[in-house]
Amino acid sequence: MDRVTPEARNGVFKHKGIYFDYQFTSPEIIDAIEHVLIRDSDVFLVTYPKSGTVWIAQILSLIFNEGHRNGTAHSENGTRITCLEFKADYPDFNSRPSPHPLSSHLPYYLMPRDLRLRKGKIIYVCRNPKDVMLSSYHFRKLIQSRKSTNWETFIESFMSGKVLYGSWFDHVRGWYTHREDFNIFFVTYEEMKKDLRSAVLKICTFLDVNLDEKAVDTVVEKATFKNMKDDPLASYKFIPNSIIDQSKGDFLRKGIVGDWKNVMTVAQNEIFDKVYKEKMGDLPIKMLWELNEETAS
Ligand code: PPS
Repeated sequence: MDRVTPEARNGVFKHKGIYFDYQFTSPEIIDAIEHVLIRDSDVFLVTYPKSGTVWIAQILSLIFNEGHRNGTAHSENGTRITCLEFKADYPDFNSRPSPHPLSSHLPYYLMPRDLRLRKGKIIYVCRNPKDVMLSSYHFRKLIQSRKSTNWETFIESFMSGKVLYGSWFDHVRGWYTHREDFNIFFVTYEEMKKDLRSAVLKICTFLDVNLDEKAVDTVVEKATFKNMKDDPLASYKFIPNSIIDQSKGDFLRKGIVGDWKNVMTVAQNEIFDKVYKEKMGDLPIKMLWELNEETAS
């Protein structure tokens, strides 16, 4: 294993090219994931961190449990959707219920091998990296195990991939360019903000789930930013203070597209655009960098 001394001191380890936090996972767990057996009914939610994981987790949970009328109305998000690589969530995978959606932030090459046989279904959520970077910066301040850093330094770390789960550019590029290997549906945070109902319907179609109009309305209503923020079971308020200090800020912080414009300087933005063009310019991914929030979900 490739451990990096300064990071290891900060509770972080590097394994197979990616940085992880010891608090949440271990090299043994990451290695075991490759061998997890996948069933056709498995559903995975894959994201680079801060791309809308909790949002889609809420939507999947509502879809599979028909608006929570199925005995899960009182369990929180993290129990309804289990994270593949988290220590606390690491179950006996082979006896897990099905369908039971699982989430993951892993790059494509660390996922269970069976998925490459196009077994199971993957929903991959992509968010514009400037907002991801800002959201990650704020979130880092809440994580008890991480040292705080300033915005300027964080931008450099983010752009060079020296952050948990590695480079955003590599993550999105890897999943996108290997999409034919998997049974995968791509959706963006921004299109969900633009038209949540259409996104929910597309997800239902991909999952082969037939919901009536009223059930779709329930999913959409319970997945708006405001309603999730007001619901302690959906807003991650249950995470213990020993892990996240929520007195310093909320997990559901702003939930908008284009917040980066309030923080990045012109010079920082120009450098970011240059790097983005170099690393992603050849891909046909259309990134939405801003949105009129009055028309958003
Ligand atoms: S994590 O830690 O990786 O699981 O975080 P993740 O859930 O991927 O991302 C957190 C950001 O998603 C925003 N969010 C939402 N936006 C819009 N609508 C809804 N319903 C919603 N739920 C979560 C959350 O606010 C974080 O973004 P920022 O920009 O920090 O507000």
